[in-house]
Amino acid sequence: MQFIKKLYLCTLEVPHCTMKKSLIITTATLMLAACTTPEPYGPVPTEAQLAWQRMEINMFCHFGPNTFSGAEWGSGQEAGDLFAPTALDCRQWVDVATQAGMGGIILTAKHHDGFCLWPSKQSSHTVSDTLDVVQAFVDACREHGVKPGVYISPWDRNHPTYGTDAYNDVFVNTLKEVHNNYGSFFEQWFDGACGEGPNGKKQHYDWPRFMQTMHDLNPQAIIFSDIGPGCRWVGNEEGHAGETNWSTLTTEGATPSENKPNPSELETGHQNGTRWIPAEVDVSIRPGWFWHPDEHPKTVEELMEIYYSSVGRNGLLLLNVPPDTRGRIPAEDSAVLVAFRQERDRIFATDLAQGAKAHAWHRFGHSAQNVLDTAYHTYWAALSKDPWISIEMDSVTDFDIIVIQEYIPLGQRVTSVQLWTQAYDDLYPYTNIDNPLCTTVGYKRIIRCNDNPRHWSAKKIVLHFQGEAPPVINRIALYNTQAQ
Ligand code: FUL
Repeated sequence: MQFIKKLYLCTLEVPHCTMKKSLIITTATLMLAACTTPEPYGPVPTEAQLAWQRMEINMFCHFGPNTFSGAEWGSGQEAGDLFAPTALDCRQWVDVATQAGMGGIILTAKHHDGFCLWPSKQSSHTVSDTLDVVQAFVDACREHGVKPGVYISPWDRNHPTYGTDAYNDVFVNTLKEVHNNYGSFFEQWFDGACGEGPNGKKQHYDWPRFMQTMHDLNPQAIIFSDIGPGCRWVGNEEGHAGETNWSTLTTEGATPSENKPNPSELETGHQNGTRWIPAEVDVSIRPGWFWHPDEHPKTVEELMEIYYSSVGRNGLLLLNVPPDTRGRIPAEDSAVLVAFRQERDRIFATDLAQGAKAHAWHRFGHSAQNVLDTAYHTYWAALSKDPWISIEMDSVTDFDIIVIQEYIPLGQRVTSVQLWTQAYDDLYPYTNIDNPLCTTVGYKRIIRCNDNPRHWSAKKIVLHFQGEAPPVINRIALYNTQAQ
């Protein structure tokens, strides 16, 4: 702005130069048009949703009577003293989560069997006053700066009122009890499962009331359900979001139990959806959600695949790590989690685009070079819906991963990305690579090379974006998984 003003004033001082003057005025007008911060496009995340998405990986802990019975869905008829951890240690869960790079843990405070891991006044099927697991869990989390979250299943196979209107009151009181008595939770998980079968009890959940209660209790909490509103189920329990994954979803007329989008829609979200409801990818490190003695955790390679298809496809990964009958995370699970963290740290240690030069047409103040810095709130704001950006390294560089991040506080815009590479210098032609590289980008897209050999080699790359609105990109980074 200062520059335009100076230019303009200086021209005015030149007599008989009206041509030049009007040219400068036109240029200044054009530049002013490009000067503004881009308008948000479509729905955008709340601050809490943005903070949640930036957590990237959280831990899920399924723990309860099933840990002891071997069931996945308890009947609700289990004896209360079945749940008897021999060496409960929630600090150890927090320690494992921290070492694995997870900033939040969600505990199944009540699963479908209805057993409450706190001494609830709303049920007789609970832990004793002396074994308040929820209290031990929140204390351990808060001592170590990890955010606690809570899963409270609406489906309850134990409660005598289940299947009647009175249960909705019980459930609302249960929410109030947990959220009033145990401090603030970053996420409330509403499970969508209800396996009563055709002749089973039918509960008409009062979802508007449950949601309103949560909003009143803790407006900052991210509310998970099949359809949000804070974040949505990703439509599968295998650990992947759709190749195309919009953080927007249209949910008018739907509830978490009725008229909801089908699982394949939840995998991809809705392009032009009316609400910001990003995907949470919940998957277990073991075959079951609960600990069973004859099951074992996934390998680091399997967890990396899950990481690429969840966090790398604009999702948040909620990885379930179930404590055993001692109430501790088994050593084999913690070992693989630490190795998973180390592998991510190794691969993403050196961004090969650091020190490169980025060029593109951009809005004033939001230049292409911003994609190379690590600050979250700086970005390249493109001028058109199908812009190009070039990134030129000092020398020919081998890489096999491209990470792209859209600046989602201004909405999700990108619909496709193509890659062109140029070897050596400008005398070499560009090669169009394996295109399109991806469709949606969103918060984070990790693109891996599928070519043979499995790496790209270039001094300069050009990414050609297409978007519903001019893309706003805050990060582009290049990595080489084979680097030592
Ligand atoms: C499902 C439940 O039925 C499973 O037991 C588990 O809690 C999983 C996370 O969600 O809907």
